[in-house]
Amino acid sequence: MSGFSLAVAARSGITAILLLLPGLVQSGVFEFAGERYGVDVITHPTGYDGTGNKLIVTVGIAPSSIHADGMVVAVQNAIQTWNQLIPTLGNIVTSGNRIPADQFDFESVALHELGHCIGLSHPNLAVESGLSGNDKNYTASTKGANQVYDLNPGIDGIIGSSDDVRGDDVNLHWFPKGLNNPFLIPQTVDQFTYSRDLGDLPVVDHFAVNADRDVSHLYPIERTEAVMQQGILAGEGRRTLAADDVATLRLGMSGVDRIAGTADDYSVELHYVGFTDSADITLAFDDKVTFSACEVQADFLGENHNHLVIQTGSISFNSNFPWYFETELRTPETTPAVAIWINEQTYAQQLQQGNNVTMSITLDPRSRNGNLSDYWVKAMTPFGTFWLNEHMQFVASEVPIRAYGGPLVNISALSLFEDATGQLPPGLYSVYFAVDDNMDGIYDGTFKSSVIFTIQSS
Ligand SMILES: [Ca+2]
Ligand SMILES: [Ca+2]
Ligand SMILES: [Ca+2]
Ligand SMILES: [Ca+2]
Repeated sequence: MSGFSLAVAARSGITAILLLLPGLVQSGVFEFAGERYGVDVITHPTGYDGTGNKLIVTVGIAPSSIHADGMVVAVQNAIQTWNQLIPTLGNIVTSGNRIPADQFDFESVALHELGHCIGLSHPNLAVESGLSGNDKNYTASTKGANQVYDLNPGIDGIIGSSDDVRGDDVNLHWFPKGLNNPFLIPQTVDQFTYSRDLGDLPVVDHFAVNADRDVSHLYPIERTEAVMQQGILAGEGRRTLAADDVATLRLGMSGVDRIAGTADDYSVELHYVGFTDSADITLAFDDKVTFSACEVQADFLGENHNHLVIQTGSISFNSNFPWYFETELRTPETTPAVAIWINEQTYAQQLQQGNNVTMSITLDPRSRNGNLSDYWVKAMTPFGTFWLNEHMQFVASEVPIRAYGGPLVNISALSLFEDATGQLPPGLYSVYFAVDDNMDGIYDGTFKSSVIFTIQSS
């Protein structure tokens, strides 16, 4: 994968001493996780004090910034994306968007940098490793005892996948235990469901998988990549989160005890506060960096050196690139809520062959109630791709087949499938429900939702 780098620089202060330790942060899912501060460090957003609450993190645009007015809508959109915290598949969008092929999507890059400013680092080794080319896409790690990165893509030839052979490199990437799949997310995210310990990998796996676009093609998942993956191409939008982005933030939200559902849990809400230099996070085209970067300052959480809290973050962009600034403000009120449910859940599940499986969809058109739309339901399975047709039957097709053309209406629950899985072969299934902002019979997928599940042979 080529593309320009999204660098993260970070510094850490130590509580009560204004001692700044400059230097590039070690890569990892959480900022500061690495050899200097420890591989188990979790970094939290501004305001976390170890007690459960809602963290309000303010975000502003530097008044003196180049493009200050142009940034406003995209920054608000990116804020909303983090606040909604919805995992998606197929989030790399290169057609059907308004981003010119030779321009960089400011909203996508702002989304990535905001992630750094609330504690997330690159899931891949990235430029801070000093590696070049595709080697930067190996899963984040330290160099280990031999002081060099051990890099071997394994039999599949794909960098960042489960068969990579990484020698003594120490994994920094939190993965779902026993699953090692960054494209799915279990209902609970904490130390009981996520691990960095390679002993918690599935027995056949060698290393933690990171949510890289090339890796996504190993699954029946199209064009999906963690927003926190480094690198974006001109003409490309990556404006919605992948499961790994959501999972990592939620792991932090399980608090100091790293157990979900206890008193130290928190939630995060980014608030846009307009043109100001004094927000918790400020954005500016100040040409201080090659492309874009977020610089954060953090303190240890009191005496606890396994947890860091960001104090401030500043995001810099370089104005010497052709940037595309989104002009349409997306708000929750104008965005239809679409969801597809497997066994009444929207998160990934593992089923045993023979278990019952139900599939249903819900739709809340919100302010677009009555707008004409195309409806689409797709299932990608180990035995091919299927689309729901207008007779409510799944038919095999590599090209989109429309389920319905008509107005957006409220669907409180519509069952599409209900059966035992005995007839379904083992493997990974992904199902999608999408509605368009037009009714032309052509697939756009303007508003969509997806869920994946696996069937294991019994
Ligand atoms: Ca591999
Ligand atoms: Ca090594
Ligand atoms: Ca907790
Ligand atoms: Ca359409």
